[in-house]
Amino acid sequence: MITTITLNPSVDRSYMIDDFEAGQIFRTSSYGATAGGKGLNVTRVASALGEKVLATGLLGGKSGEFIEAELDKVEGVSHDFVKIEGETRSCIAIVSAGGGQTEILESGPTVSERDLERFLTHYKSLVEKSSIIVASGSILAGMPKTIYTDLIKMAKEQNVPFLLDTSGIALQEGIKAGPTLVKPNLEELEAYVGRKLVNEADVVRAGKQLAENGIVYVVISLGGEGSIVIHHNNVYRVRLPKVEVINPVGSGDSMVAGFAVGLARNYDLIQTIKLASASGTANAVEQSTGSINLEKVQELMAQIVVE
Ligand code: TA6
Repeated sequence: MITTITLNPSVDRSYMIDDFEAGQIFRTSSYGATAGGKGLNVTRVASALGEKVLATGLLGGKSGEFIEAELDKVEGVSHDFVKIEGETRSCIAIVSAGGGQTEILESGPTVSERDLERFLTHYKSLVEKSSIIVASGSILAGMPKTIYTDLIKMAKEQNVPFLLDTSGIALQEGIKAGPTLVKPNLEELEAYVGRKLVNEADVVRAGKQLAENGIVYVVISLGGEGSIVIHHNNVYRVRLPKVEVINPVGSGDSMVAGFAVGLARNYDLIQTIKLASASGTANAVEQSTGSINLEKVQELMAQIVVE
């Protein structure tokens, strides 16, 4: 079973406003709220691809109750979150014409030492039950910046593959523990190496630098431009078909879900890359954040080019 970890879940609110501009007043008739945060987008997409998923993390308040109620509706998803005193956050995505997006991400509540300890005890009990662990998203105030490092070490002790998709200091620290896979976007990779990456050869060099931490798969996501995947000494340039983008939010998370499913099913790497890339693209053509249509994924897989 795939276990997803969302340390900082979110009620994701999306607003479709074609001509959005800061400083004006807009009314929108097309909006939605989903159980979000990166790990919960991964959860929904991995279960839509047909895998059993257990979602865990930390939830609090009315927002936490909304998220659990939403997860109860998803086929193939079970959830077992630690309840905390704070209120789980909301994140806003304003999607304009052509799929442009403006995101406002709340920082989320501060976790108490007691609640953090409860989560770590809970996590330890889940590791051996997991075939693969996927941890995605930012961390809560009150958590050590090394939280992902600690979680990865506990998974590696039990030989459970650990996929990590986060940013900033949490990513820099998590990388040191050598997760099985990381998926930085270009901005996160530039922040990691501390320099602007001016061409694809430079991106590959930076990705290989990242892989030196014992990371088996380094996936550098490039939005509509596809991705670069580094696996040992092999470098793959992945190109996507052109699609009409409706809401790209959650496409990186959908890609991570595809990798988790491909690895859980022991697909070969090319097949896994195609499933991941098709899942990310399939999310972008849906209005709802972190959702895919399975037939669309299969149709898109045939159009993914891996060099
Ligand atoms: O990747 C999209 C998304 O899940 C948004 O829906 C929003 O929840 C955001 O990421 C949260 O990102 P963060 O890095 O704060 O966990």
